[in-house]
Amino acid sequence: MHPFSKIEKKWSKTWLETDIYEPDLDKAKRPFYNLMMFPYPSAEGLHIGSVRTFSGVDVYGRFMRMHGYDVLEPIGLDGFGIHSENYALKAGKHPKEHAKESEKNFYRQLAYIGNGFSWKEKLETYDPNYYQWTQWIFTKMWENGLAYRAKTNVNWCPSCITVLADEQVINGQCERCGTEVTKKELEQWFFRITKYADKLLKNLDNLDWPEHIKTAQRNWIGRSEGAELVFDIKSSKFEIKVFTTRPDTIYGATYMVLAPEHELIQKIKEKITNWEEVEGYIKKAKRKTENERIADNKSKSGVELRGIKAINPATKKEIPVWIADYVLSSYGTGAIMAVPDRDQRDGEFAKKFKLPIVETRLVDRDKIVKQIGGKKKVQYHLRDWLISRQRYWGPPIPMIYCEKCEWQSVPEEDLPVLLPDLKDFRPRGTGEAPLASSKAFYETKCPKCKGKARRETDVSDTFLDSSWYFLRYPDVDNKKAAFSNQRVKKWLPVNSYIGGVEHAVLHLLYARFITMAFKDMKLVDFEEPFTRLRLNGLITLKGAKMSKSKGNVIDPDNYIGKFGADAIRLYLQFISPLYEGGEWQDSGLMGAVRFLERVWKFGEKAHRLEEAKEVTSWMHKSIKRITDGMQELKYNTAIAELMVIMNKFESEDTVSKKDFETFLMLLAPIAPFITEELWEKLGNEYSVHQQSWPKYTEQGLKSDKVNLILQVNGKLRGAVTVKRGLTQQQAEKIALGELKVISALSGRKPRKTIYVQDKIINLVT
Ligand code: ANZ
Ligand code: ZN
Repeated sequence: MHPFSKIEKKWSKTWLETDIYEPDLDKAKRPFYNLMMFPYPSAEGLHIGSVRTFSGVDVYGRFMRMHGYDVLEPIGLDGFGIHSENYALKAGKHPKEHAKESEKNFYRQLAYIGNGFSWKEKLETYDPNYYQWTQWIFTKMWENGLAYRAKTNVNWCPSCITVLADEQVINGQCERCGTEVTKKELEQWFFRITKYADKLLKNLDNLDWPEHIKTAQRNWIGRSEGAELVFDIKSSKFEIKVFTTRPDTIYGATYMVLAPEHELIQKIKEKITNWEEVEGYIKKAKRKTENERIADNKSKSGVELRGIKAINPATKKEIPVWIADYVLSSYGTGAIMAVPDRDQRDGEFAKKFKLPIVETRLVDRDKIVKQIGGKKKVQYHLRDWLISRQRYWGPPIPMIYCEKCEWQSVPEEDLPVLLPDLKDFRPRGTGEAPLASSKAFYETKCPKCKGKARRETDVSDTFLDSSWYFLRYPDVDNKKAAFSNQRVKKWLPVNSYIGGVEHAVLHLLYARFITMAFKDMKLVDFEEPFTRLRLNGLITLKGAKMSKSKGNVIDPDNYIGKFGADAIRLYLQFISPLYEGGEWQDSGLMGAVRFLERVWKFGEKAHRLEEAKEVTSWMHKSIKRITDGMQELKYNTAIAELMVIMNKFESEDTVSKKDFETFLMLLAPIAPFITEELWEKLGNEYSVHQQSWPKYTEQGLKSDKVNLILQVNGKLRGAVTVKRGLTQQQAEKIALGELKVISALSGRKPRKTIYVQDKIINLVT
């Protein structure tokens, strides 16, 4: 095998020393921000799937660099948050200690996969230099009315012992640990993402993103056009507001339903004659997990509020009021008018509880809304982002509570609010965060009146850390601001963003929201952070997603040590286009290894290469295929074409030096080490990665050579490569000079020639 480990060491060092992957952050002429989604380090180290994504992103970066772009390809770690803390808990380590170890290991692994990282811009979310600004962002959100506190029924993960945002509950389960999520009534911090619902939705149309990710975001935001209607409660000052998308069905509204948590229930308690039954139902509903609710919704449960009647504003009829948990407290007004004749859920409920069903006379939507004093309303399913966590490993929320002045944000000059080293960092399960046990931490002074005050002891959600990191990368050393205007103007929005589908409505929605909020605060001058997004596919082993617990993982350390980074890179990209997945096969890797060995052997014979000025004409087609493949992230087709070129080289007696150099340049993004070494061996100037990408010409694509088939009396006697467009006479002359034809004729003279230009010549005797 070629001495890959020596070569890797040599070039890794040289690349670092010569800064070839460090763009001039202030003066770059053609900035290109090439970003992969923020990785979080796990105790298990780098996953082979991540190696594929990272090196796949890097291939693109190198390709763009060779197109004359100043490529910024930063790397860092998203190591704050529940995820890392859970790892630490499992390993029985302090998160800080765990972070230190995994950071070291992660960077060590990332350094050997051959990526052209801009290492000088690296950052970690748990670094106070970074989270100082995460906290600063919180204070900006507060100052701009985008952060608030509210007591609601929130998602609670009994295993992580913390609240979760809606986006972090996937099919009723905790996004982090898979435990079934329950509800808990708590006062929490929220970010007003709903203020941007419309913009988050509209902007999607103009983004170069995969269509299914846009659809996922559209569905999550869930825009509904309808109306808010008011139903009076008979002989009381109270009323019930409902949100409906079908005001035209109001004549069929024969009863109403409130969510069990609806605040009105407590207010009209005195009028309810079956209070015990009602209270029992509410208690039960509150304890249910999301999934239990979904399951129960099929069978339907509910209780009537006896003693209460509402009045349908259109029919003026008295109708019963129920509570049932198929109505959600967090959507619309938390109450509905039920139209059992038109709405399926209402219909099932009415049948079960023998509620009246009437045939519905439809009326004009707009007119009826006006007539009964309602108003048009647009409703979104998107809810505000629950940002506080009752955990330890995160940025303390930079807020202070004073009895007199109420909530105050920590002044900028007092940031960061350092996360203290707590010995007992374990989640409490009481609704209070671990920091609440540290008097030294929470006792403080009010920034306004200087009186005694208490710090917030919750930390912020990990997704806040990762919602702005791309703004910090071009300016990691900035001590005065989160980022400077000038750097952001130069590098953002991100030109190419590649990452996993699991972030469809999490990170990608939060990052868009934060960017929009910044735009309104005049901190940036664009609304969308990622103009071009592509997703990476998933690599499986024996048909299954790799995971350590299942024991089906490919350990990059092991493989790279044995076969070299180039071979792993080449193989991983050969499996399928980057945006598709595929199955890891050792035999496939061996194919990649063999290919690189051939390249190496061929390069060693470089002294036999023939000097030439131009690239041989047949290569133009190959250059085009490889260029197109690279552009579309179909590196597999580019590699296939590189193999075709290699076959051709090996079958020729002489190969021009120019052609082989071109080949090396085309292979360089995928196999950066071996190409750099061979490039040097050929006597070329450092570095192959700073060369201009080979060009093809339209002329070159129309190859001027064709394969002419030779026949004598209709029998195949060989083929020759000839210039395109020969006349019959020219072709005859060439054919008659070919040995195989001469011997087939054995002295006879052709009587007739059948000639199809550029294809076939048949000499008939
Ligand atoms: C009467 C009606 C008649 C409705 C009909 C639908 C069909 P989307 O499209 O998701 O916005 N609804 C309103 N708030 C609700 C809540 N908190 N929990 C459960 N259901 C709720 O759905 C809007 C419709 O869902 C509303 O329109 C309401 O039922 C119901 F033929 O009102 B409709
Ligand atoms: Zn005060």
